[in-house]
Amino acid sequence: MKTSRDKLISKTSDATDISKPWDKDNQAWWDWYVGLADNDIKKDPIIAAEPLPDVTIPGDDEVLSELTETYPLTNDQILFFKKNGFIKLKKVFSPGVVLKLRAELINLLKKEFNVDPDKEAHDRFLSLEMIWPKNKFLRAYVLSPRLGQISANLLGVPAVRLYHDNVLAKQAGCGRTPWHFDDHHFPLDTNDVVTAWVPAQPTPIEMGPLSFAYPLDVHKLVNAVTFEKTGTGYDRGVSEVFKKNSVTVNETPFELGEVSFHHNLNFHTASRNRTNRSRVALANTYFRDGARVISNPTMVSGDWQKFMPNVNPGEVAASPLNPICWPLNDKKK
Ligand SMILES: O=C(O)CCC(=O)C(=O)O
Repeated sequence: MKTSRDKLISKTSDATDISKPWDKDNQAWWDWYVGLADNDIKKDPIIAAEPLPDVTIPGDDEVLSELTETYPLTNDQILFFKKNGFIKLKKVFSPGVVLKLRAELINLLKKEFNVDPDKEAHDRFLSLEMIWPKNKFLRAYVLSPRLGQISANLLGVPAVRLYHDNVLAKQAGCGRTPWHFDDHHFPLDTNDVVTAWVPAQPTPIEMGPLSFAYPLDVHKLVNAVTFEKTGTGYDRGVSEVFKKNSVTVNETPFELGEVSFHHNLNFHTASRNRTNRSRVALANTYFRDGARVISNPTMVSGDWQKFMPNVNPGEVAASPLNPICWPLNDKKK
């Protein structure tokens, strides 16, 4: 139910006017965005996460070779993705390759935010973007031919480019990620856009794994829910419509090495992290080669110019920061 305050807000044009570009930094964008989630007032207690598995951490060459190998998909998997707008694939990476990534992501987060995301809980959703241009190790994961190939095959397109990388840490106690689809965020003129969400630890339900509403076209049910840039009305509105229509949601744990891929029209959310470990993930977005920037990006597109420098609205999105990730022989373009 909308409160009278929300009703008042949604009537004012400023609360729903998202036409202005985002004028703060990426972290400020995430702080704002998770603030739009409708969280229970009563919070379950924080529980201790299982210790991270004790696995051998591979050397850099081994990591590189794994990131380069292809991951053949079955027709059924491609059809599942087309119908439902998401798929979760097990064993995309080996446990050691994921835990090596986690250690690097934690170091990066520590440097940037001056907190150990696993030790000091600040209930925050931390984010770092565009790390790959300045970090050789992360670049291998972000431009990974394996992730590029899976993305291109799921979309059914010959070639994909990188939109951006996104290091995400949902700290202990941090609340829900609001319901959304990414079409809101990516100012691209194509729907051939997919995000590979690589959780960097086993992610049980209590940690708030990324969860997907399906089939893909459930987004049409919520077309009429107006996005509000303050308050939790949009998130609540989407939840209510989904419940009323008995929309199915896949909220299942991720085992180590499992990766999800979601289409930009797939509605997704994530529950509160009620463990004492940060839920760290690397989310890379890839899009069909040849796509253009839409003519009017909005504030929900966040820092998009940082991801495609010197590309203007209407132009082909192919800056040096949008390299081809698949196929391999086009990677130098
Ligand atoms: O990690 C999350 O909770 C949200 C991530 C997300 O929405 C995305 O990567 O598209």
